[in-house]
Amino acid sequence: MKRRILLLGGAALFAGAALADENKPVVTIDRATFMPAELEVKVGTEIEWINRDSDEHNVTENTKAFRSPILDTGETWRRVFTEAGTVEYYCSLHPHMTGRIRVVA
Ligand SMILES: [Cu+2]
Repeated sequence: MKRRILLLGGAALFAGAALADENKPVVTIDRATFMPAELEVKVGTEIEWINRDSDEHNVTENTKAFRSPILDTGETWRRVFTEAGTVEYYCSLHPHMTGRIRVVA
């Protein structure tokens, strides 16, 4: 695992900004909804959440493996997904808000 992280780091150094841009999906939070609600990314991808709603929200993994701070309007939060698998999350302030990330090798 450690070796894979080192290799990814090296690739990022050589590829530069172009790779980072096309590999940076965004989940927008608006009207108490994560959009897109489901996203498929490759291992090592950084996802950004941005709160475009007038209410505060957060990003909480279903088993609380991670939780973002509370995001006020206009605030963002990012996380890199380093393991393949399906990640289910919700907003702990509004548990009906749910989303899913499918991380593929
Ligand atoms: Cu919320």
